[in-house]
Amino acid sequence: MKFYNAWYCPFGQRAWMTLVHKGIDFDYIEVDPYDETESWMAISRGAAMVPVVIQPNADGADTTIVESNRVIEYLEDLQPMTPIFASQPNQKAEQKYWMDHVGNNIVPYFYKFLKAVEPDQKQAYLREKMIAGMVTITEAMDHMGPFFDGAELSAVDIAFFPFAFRIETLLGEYRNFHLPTEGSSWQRYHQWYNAVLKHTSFKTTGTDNDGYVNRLIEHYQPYSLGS
Ligand SMILES: N[C@@H](CCC(=O)N[C@@H](CS)C(=O)NCC(=O)O)C(=O)O
Repeated sequence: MKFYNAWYCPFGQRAWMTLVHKGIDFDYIEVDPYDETESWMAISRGAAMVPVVIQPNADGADTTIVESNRVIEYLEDLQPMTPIFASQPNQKAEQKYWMDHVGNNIVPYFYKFLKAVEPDQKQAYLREKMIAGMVTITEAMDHMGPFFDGAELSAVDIAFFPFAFRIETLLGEYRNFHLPTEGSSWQRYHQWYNAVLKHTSFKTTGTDNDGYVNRLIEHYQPYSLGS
């Protein structure tokens, strides 16, 4: 399988964590997704976005998947061992609900907050919306944990954690933003955060490399300046 990614990309990290977690063999291909060459447009089916995974099939045709959550689902179908989705349809639908919640109620506010240079009402609004999204998903976590669904890593953790990590590192650096630590919801959040942070699937996505956090911070500097 070919995996097209950009090292800094949180959406790509979802696909990468899933590949690692499931022990799928893949060739990692680093690309600049913004460089819309003819070949990249063809590879990415016109999306010009990472992640992209391409799987050759027995009949010689390739299957190309774009969109990180679709990649997670495809990899689960391809390699059902070490499952990251529940087998019961109702539980699986619930997991997809929370994956969508991350995309709708956390991700956009994270980016907008990072780009909001002025410490004004708009910035405060974006920060509060992001926090509200995080509290809502935290309150839906399994009470024992440490992961969202309990003892094992699931697709919800994979969809959320790359953004939780950037909230911690980038907003800490550029917006002096630090999540509360007091109260049962925030304690549960930090229990979850520390468990996924230590999980092999996350540590094997380049984050253990020397200077990873500094390079990430540097990469996102233009965002922090509003561009
Ligand atoms: N909805 C997409 C978003 C992927 C995405 O935005 N990737 C960024 C890099 S982090 C990208 O490739 N941007 C290139 C572009 O917007 O042209 C997904 O979930 O995979």
